[in-house]
Amino acid sequence: MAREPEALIGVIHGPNLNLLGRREPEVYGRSTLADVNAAVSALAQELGVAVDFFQSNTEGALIDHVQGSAAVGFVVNAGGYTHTSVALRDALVAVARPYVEVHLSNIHGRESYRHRSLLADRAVGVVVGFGVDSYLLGLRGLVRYLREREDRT
Ligand code: CA2
Repeated sequence: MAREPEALIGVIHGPNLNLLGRREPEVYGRSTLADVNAAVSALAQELGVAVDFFQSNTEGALIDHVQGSAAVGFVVNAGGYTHTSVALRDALVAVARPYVEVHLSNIHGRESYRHRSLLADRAVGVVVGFGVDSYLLGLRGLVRYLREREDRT
C-alpha cells in the first residue's frame, strides 16, 4: 500500500458511539468520539495514511457508507450491530476490503450476547478491551497488513 496520504482508511463507528465520554464512563472511558478521532488522525499521520470517519446510529446508513467508500480498508467498531447485523457483515464482505474489528470494552468479559461477533471471522484481526487504544492498535495492524500484502504482489 502506498505510503502517500492517498491511501485512505475508513474508520466506522456504529450506534451510540456518539455518546462516548458522556455516559457509562466506567465501561467506555472518558474520551469522547472527537477525542478518539483525533487520536486516530494523529497516528494516521505518523503512519502516512489518510483516514475518514463515519458514525451512524442507523444500520442502513452504515451499509450505504461501506458500499460507497473509497477506502482501501476499514477499522470498524460496529457497536451493538457487531452482535446482530448480518447485513453489515454482508456489506463488508461484499466490498472485499480488509477490515479490523475493534471494541473499546472486552466484549468477551461482558454479557454472553456480546460474545458473538458476526464480523470477526472475516476480519484480518480483532482488538478488544483497550479503550481508545483498540482503535490505534487496529489501525497499526491494518496498515501493516495492507503494506505486507502489497509487498507480496
Ligand atoms: O466495546 C465496544 O466498543 C462496543 O462495541 C460498544 C457498544 C456495545 O454494544 C458493544 O457490545 C461493544 C456500545 C456502544 C455504546 O456506547 C456508549 C457510550 C457511552 C454511553 C452509552 C453507550
